[in-house]
Amino acid sequence: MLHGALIGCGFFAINQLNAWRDIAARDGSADIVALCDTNAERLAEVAAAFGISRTYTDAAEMLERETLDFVDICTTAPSHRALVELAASRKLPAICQKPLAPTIEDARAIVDACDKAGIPLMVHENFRWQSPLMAVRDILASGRIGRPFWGRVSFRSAFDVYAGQPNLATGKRFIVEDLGVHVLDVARFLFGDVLGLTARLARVNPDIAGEDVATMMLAHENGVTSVVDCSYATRLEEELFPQTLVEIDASEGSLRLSAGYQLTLTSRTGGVERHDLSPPLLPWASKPWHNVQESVLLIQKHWVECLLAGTRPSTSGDDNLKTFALVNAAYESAATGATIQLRDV
Ligand code: NAD
Ligand code: 89V
Repeated sequence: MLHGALIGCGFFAINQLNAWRDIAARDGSADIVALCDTNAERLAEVAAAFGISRTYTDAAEMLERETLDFVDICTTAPSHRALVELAASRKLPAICQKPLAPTIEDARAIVDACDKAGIPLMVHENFRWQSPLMAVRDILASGRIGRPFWGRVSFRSAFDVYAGQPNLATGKRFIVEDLGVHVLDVARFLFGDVLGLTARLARVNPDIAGEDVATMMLAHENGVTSVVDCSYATRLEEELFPQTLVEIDASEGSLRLSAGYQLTLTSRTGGVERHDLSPPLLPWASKPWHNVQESVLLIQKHWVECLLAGTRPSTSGDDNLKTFALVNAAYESAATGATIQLRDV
């Protein structure tokens, strides 16, 4: 069994701890043996809820005292660099939550530190691990709808994310950095790397500091043009949070992943196939978060498999730098009105 420690016992860590407990119960391949949070009260509450007795308010002390196989960092972005560098200094493989860092310079420093230490780094970029989105990618890879030439990856909602994550209301950058990073990653996952990006951003909600609407157009290396759009200012008849919808037009047909995880495949000759891709509701999950919660379990299982096999995680640091570059490009494009050409990161 791999022994891990989790740093940052806040809002989202509960999902990660539930998924670790699930993995330990399913096959015993990994478990969390120690917890760290600078907030002693929160630390005690979460430790009691998960029955983890080894707790620390200082990450360096925890890494000094515990014998670990990996560390799972679930703090917010400003602390990621120092915490990953701490893990790297002890040659301890690390998972780090998205967004990897507040700036691309810090994100590169994180990836460099892990490369120099020779340790695996996985960014907890879980959206591409949602089972409906993996099914879409499998259909594309199978060639069933031919060669894609256009796509849309869309996340539009009026869900009150600020209630659970109040820090999201205060940053100068909001939706592209926090949510767009996931949706842009899904676009890369489906259509591959990007040559150029054009973006327009808006703030509709007057009570937050950053932008809550983003529309981005991506020119992919393989010739696909995609639109990636995100909004937390969109009131719909049916609230779809946190569903990501996908539209793909291709040479032999089209694909639509619509509300309620409903997939429609239409062939060039007009044949229509429908599939229900609803994700399972895991025992510890709750709607509407269950698709995200399933993806947390799947990405953590992937990490364990990679660590045991010595293989590179799908969302390695290097891979995630390419998604991070799209986030940066979106802000730059919106500020300048220009299309940003993506260079090597
Ligand atoms: P949060 O503020 O609720 O929790 C962060 C916790 O980290 C707090 O309890 C804080 O006391 C602790 N902390 C901060 N610095 C620390 C340090 N140096 N050492 C130890 N503990 C420290 O934040 P959150 O909403 O849980 O978000 C955490 C991360 O998860 C963010 O990067 C966020 O973007 C990400 N997130 C990801 C998803 C997803 O689907 N992948 C969803 C929600 C949040
Ligand atoms: O991923 C996140 O950080 C979350 C959510 C899934 C709600 O966008 O803010």
